[in-house]
Amino acid sequence: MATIDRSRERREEIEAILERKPGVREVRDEADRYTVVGAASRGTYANWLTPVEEHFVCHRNAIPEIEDDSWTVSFSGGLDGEASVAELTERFPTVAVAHTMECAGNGRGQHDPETASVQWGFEAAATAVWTGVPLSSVLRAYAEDLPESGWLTAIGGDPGEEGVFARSIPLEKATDECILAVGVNGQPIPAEHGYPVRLLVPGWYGVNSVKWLDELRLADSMVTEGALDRPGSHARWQQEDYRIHPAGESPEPMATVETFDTWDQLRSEEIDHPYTFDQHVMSLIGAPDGEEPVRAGSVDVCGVAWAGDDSVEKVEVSFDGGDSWTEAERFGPDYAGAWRLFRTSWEATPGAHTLVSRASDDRGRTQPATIGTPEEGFGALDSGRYPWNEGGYAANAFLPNAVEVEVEPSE
Ligand SMILES: Nc1nc2c(c(=O)[nH]1)N[C@H]1C(S)=C(S)[C@@H](COP(=O)(O)O)O[C@H]1N2
Ligand SMILES: [Mo]
Repeated sequence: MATIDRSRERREEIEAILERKPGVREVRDEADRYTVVGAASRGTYANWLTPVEEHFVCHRNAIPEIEDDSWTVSFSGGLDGEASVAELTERFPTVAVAHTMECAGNGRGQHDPETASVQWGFEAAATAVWTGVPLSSVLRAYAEDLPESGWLTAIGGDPGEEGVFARSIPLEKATDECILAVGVNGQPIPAEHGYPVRLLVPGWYGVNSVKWLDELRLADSMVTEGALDRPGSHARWQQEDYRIHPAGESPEPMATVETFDTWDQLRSEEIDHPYTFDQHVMSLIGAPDGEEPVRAGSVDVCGVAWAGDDSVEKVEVSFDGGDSWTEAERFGPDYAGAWRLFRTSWEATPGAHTLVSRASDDRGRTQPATIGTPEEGFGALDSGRYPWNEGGYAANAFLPNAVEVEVEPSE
């Protein structure tokens, strides 16, 4: 049976990735539907650049088999034509963007009660430098007349049992800093990350960065069922999955939204069930990692913080589980769409301590402490809690990411 085969195929895919990438480990997928591995250790978050070996992987269907360089991207809707990867890279300038990839399901495993699917803790986040061609140049070249606004739908070349993997982003974002990526951290994109070409949407949840890009389609609206000339479901990944909704509610498809900031959508009267676009403000401590005891005295605490399209305005660290806070210093590379490093010094005393970080963005929005209950719904926001939601999306509470550190007396 097809489903059993897919399960075995997925197992083999995960085993092969684990062998190639020593810095990742498998993550529990309740429904056995995704190929997923996450950063193997907290130490990933003590560095600005994530080696590909430590970069998480997340996709639903089988990796398409690519035997030669015959892969093309086709253009449709208000766009027209087709281009091989070589044509794209020859015709358009090479650019690089730094991007913090974060799965919209990062933190799902922190929902209580548990939601279905992949039980990520905090391991589905990584920052890499992606190289490719500016999407704005490509769109200008293949559009008859590029409009000011509208939606760009990207379709993956991964064969899906239930339909195509298609995601829509607003044209404003598409022509801003997005690229069609062919390389990552100085090497060709590995198969599991989208070889030979993927869309890269800086600062937005990972699901928007469609791997194994097959088609780009311009339209007035987001993808809805029946919008594409293809078999199976077209709109599942845009209109059903990857939308934030309370228990027992099913999202209604929408043609368009005016608000792209995911947090603003949560707060919006017009949008009942937000789309996972721009990332919420988030932070993680990378060192100390809690795996080995540290010596009493002055200890360097280091981590990363990000805020999607917004910038990180403040990072605070607590050494007592969130009772008191000290402001950390931000340092290192500062690129839109990528995380910042932070550090502070801790006078560690013998015993067990709970370290946790919390970041705020430039609009004054701070990570909530905890995730609410299913009964609270979006009302949890009013008491400073992240709303428990059925898909377990976009959780950015800080307490679940705390690290327990054992401090030994100094000699
Ligand atoms: N074609 C295609 N693109 C995809 C997916 C997929 O299943 N198919 N998964 C998305 C999701 S949910 C995430 S989080 C990111 C992960 O990118 P990575 O595996 O390179 O880390 O890819 C996105 N792009
Ligand atoms: Mo994801």
